[in-house]
Amino acid sequence: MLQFRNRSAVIAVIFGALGAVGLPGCAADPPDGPTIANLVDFHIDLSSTPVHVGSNKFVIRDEGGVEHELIGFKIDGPVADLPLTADGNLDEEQMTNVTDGPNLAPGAEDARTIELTTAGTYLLVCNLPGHFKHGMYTVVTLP
Ligand SMILES: [Cu+2]
Repeated sequence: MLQFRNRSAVIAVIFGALGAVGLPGCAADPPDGPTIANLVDFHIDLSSTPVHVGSNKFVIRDEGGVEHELIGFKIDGPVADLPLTADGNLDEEQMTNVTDGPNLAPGAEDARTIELTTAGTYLLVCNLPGHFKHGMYTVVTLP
């Protein structure tokens, strides 16, 4: 999972740097293409389309062999400190949800817009029983 977090951080840094130099009419505009979120057993791969503050189009695909979901939360600390249920799943009732959607069967797809209204750290996760424990999440930090 470190690999994905690092990639997200690199994307955030690059996007932040582009914004800082102020490329005219380019970096300030949100990308048109959707972010592709591939759900596999048991991790989440995001395409290189930068996730940004504002409206983010997502296409979510279950590329795994079992049912998955993609939900998101704004988080304020390390993943290791997130509240858990007795079964070791995320305790969603104690968290700030930013997106929810259907459970997807293998091969199924969902498209939705995810509003990320502020800078900060977001957790995109599959919280079907046991999947978070297996590492099925990714962290995106927006400058
Ligand atoms: Cu899952």
